[in-house]
Formats: sequence, C-alpha cells, structure tokens
Amino acid sequence: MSTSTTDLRIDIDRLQQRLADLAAIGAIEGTEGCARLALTDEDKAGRDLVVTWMEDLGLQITVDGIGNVTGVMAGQIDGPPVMCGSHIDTVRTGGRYDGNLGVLAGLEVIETLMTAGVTPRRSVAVAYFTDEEGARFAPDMLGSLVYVGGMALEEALEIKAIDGAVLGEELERIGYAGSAPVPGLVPHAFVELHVEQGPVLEAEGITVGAVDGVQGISWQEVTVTGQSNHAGTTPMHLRKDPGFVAAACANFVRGLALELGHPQVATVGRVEFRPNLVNVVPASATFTVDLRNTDEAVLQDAEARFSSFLAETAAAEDCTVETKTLARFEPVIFDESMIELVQDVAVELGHSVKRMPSGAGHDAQMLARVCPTSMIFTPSKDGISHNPAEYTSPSDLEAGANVMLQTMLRLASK
Ligand code: HGY
Ligand code: MN
Ligand code: MN
Repeated sequence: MSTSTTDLRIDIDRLQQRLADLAAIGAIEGTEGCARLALTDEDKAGRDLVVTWMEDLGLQITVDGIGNVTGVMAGQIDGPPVMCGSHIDTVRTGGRYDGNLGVLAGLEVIETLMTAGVTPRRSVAVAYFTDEEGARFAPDMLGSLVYVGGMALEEALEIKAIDGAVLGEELERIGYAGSAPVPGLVPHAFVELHVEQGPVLEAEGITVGAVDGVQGISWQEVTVTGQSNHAGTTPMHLRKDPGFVAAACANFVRGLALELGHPQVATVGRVEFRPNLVNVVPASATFTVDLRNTDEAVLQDAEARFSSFLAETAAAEDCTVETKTLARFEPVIFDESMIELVQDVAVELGHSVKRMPSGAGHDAQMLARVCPTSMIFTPSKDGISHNPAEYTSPSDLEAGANVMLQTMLRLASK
C-alpha cells in the first residue's frame, strides 16, 4: 500500500457536522440527543437525509425488502464490498452517537477516500440497518437479522409494534419497502464503529475498544392477569394483584443479577398496568425483562430461575401468566483476525486499545454470521447511553473513525 493511504485521515469537522445535522431530526429539546423510533416519520426524515448524502457522494444505493439501505463506492475489481455501517434509528431517549456514528463515519471514510483520489482494490460500502434498537418493533437488530437470513422477510413484515402498528405497513408508509432481495449480498468483511455505551474505556483511560464479541440477549414480555378491584374496600388477603407480581419480579431479577455477578445484567424497562388508575387494583400488568450475559449457560440459568419465580409468585397471588419471547440471541465471538486487525491499526495510529466484549447488541453480531466481522469502540462519557446526555469527545470520535478508515483500507486492499 502506498504511504499516502496509511497517512490518510478523516475530517472530524465534517463528521461532527453530519452528526449534528442528523441529530437535529427528532431533536430532544434542550439536549444534544434525538428520538427517531424505527419507521416513524422522524426515522424517515433521518433516512432521507443519509440517502441524500449517499447520493451526493455518487454511491450505488440499494434499499432491500426490510428497508436496509446500502451505499457502495466501486473498487478496482468486481466482488463483494468491504462493508461498514450501523443504525440510525434511536430509542426514545436517544443520544446522537448511538448507531449514527457508525453510519456517518462510514460516509466520512468514503468521502476521505474520494477526496484523496483513492480507489481501493475492493468496493467499499456503508449501510444502515432497519430497527436496530428493537424498542418499537422487537427484536432488536431486526434489519441486519433479516439481511443475513436469520429471519424470513415475511415474518418480519408482520411484526406488531408496541403502539400497534404493523412493520410492513410502516415500511410502505415511509417509502422504504425496497426491492433489493434479502438475504443481502454477503460482504467481504464488516466493521462497525460504535460508542461503547458503557464505563470501561473511560474508566481505564483507553481510546479504542477492539470488540471481541457481543453478550447474549434475552428479552421477554410478561403479562400477568389478576382481578381489578377497589383499592379501598378490598382486603389484602382477597386481592389478585398483578401489579404486586410485576413489582416482585422487578425486585427478583435485580437480586438475581447481583447474585450471579458481572457481567449478568437484568432490566425491567417497560411496565404497563391496566387500567393504570390510582384507586384500582390492576386487572393486568405487562412488563418486559431484559437479561444478558456473555456466558450462554449462565444466561439460561438466569432465565430458568426467573421463570420459576414468576410462576410461584403469580400462583400465590392467584394470577395467570402469559410470556412472549421478544428477542433471544446467543453470545457472539468475532473473527480473531478482524479483532487483531483493529488492535494493530489502533496501535499503529498511536492509540491505546483494549480487547473487550460488548454489553449492547449491535448489527455486527448479525453480520458475524456471514462474514469476518469486528467492532471498534470509542469511549462514552460517564458510560452514559440511551440518554440524550450521551457524549463522546471529538478527539475520541476522530480516533475511532481513523481506526475504521485504516481498517477498511487494509481490508479493501487485499
Ligand atoms: O438493546 C441493545 O443492546 C441495542 O441498543 N439494541
Ligand atoms: Mn446502537
Ligand atoms: Mn442503542
């Protein structure tokens, strides 16, 4: 490789400007964050903006049946591209970096190559995948799961949102029900740049994370049904209170995670009582349980112990239970050569680097099913994410994007 390409660096001001322009869509007032739940009007507006940037760069753009969007810069030879990317949908309390950084840094890598007149041997692609968050339509990483053939398109299009919308109808409504087939083209390799969303890199004063895998994810939705009753007249021993069962479960999974120890985590993120009124013992309670661990056996043990507790507690309260699996992905280990490439590039660029697993789910864990994959992490201030206060410094963003640039260049030159 000519010395010029190893000296290539991204333009951090241009990257920061795109991050700001995209964050302005669905902006959360008074914060740096944004809310663009999958397939909402805000998501559509964000999608349209990124497509415009892809068009401005003259990329070959495809939209597939689940709404994944890929832009390709042609290389010197035919064949599958070296792909980077992530997602631009957000949670309701989203930061401006989660997912967006991986996509916009991919555009920045391509624009840097074009500006330097560099045409890599292999094509280079940047993609954004539909509904990575899974917050509106479960499971998470849905678009990339369909892209790699992990779920049939027909099944995905029928998924109902927490607000009752149907995924396929929303995709049509926002104009992103594309014609490109799924499973999609298998990339030569896949690299995802993402903010860590946790406290590790900052706490250890390290600039780059070379991600070696993603922990297992178990999402379930639990509906407990009891008997609505008067809050004032119903003696405690006559109650069938699903609200109590839900609260007991939230307490149980917290205790379970503490007992199992790091990296086990447990979250009850969504709770809905019906009729949700101050003076009515609830008729029913629906809540979600998110369990994660890097060890599949421990994750299964956590699931089993929660399931037993739920059954016992509901029975004791004379309530019935329905559970629905929203997402279940085993832990993923990335390709060793890709992890080492990220480490080597980070060191050559003079950055401190640490091998580490990802606590969060990412599209890369799906692409790892079909091609050599790894991820590059940049530090998150105070470890905060899924919060509008999410922040990563310009120097850390620049370091991460340059590691991605040089990693992509090496992959595309072989
Ligand atoms: O839930 C996750 O880990 C990711 O943010 N979808
Ligand atoms: Mn993300
Ligand atoms: Mn996220």
